[in-house]
Amino acid sequence: MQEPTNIQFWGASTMRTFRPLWVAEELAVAYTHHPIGPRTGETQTSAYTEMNPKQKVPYMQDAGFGLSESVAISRYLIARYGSESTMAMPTSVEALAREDEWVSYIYGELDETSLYVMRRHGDLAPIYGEAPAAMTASRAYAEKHLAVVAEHMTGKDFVVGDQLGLADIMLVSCLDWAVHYDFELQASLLRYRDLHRSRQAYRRAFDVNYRASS
Ligand SMILES: N[C@@H](CCC(=O)N[C@@H](CS)C(=O)NCC(=O)O)C(=O)O
Repeated sequence: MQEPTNIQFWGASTMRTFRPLWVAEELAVAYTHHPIGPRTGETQTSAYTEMNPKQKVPYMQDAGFGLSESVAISRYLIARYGSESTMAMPTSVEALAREDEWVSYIYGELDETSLYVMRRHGDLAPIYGEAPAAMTASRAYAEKHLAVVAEHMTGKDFVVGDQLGLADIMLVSCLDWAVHYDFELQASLLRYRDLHRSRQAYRRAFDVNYRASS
């Protein structure tokens, strides 16, 4: 584990920006937060575009190392600043592959192809267009995969192993998003979500992420 230098995060108010903030709080690393929002024009400035040509949040800089993508930033923070006592740090090929399996599944199926599609054609319909069929299909698709996850989480506190890890950051953030979109979670997911939402690090990150929008 290295001592943090000057970590800076850009981005607030979405589930994607929440993830690296939650990890940073779990690891108790200091950071500076720039709470810029998507679609406020703040990701379109030339200064921001020079740092992150994708014009998206979240974005992170750590001593000159710049990184975008909520999964990549979260994984980087854990690898660089985690320790056995803070968050799960899988080391064997199999353990890493298992974590990757769940992170990819949650990000790919719940975040990108379900919830974000609903965001595009729901809240962001003025930009991406109305698409009622896509909204209905995405909801049904999310229900199907939430059922798979609910089965997996029965009797478990963590997605993988016995310690909070990247897959939990992904799942809890997607469950929060799903609840925001009025999905009814099965009992195993309700219990699991409540368990992690009561963590102090979760609460601190939540306050930081949503402070600007409350
Ligand atoms: N795959 C990216 C998605 C990032 C993303 O789409 N962020 C949205 C906010 S949730 C954004 O910056 N949107 C602004 C835009 O598309 O102009 C991640 O997980 O970090």
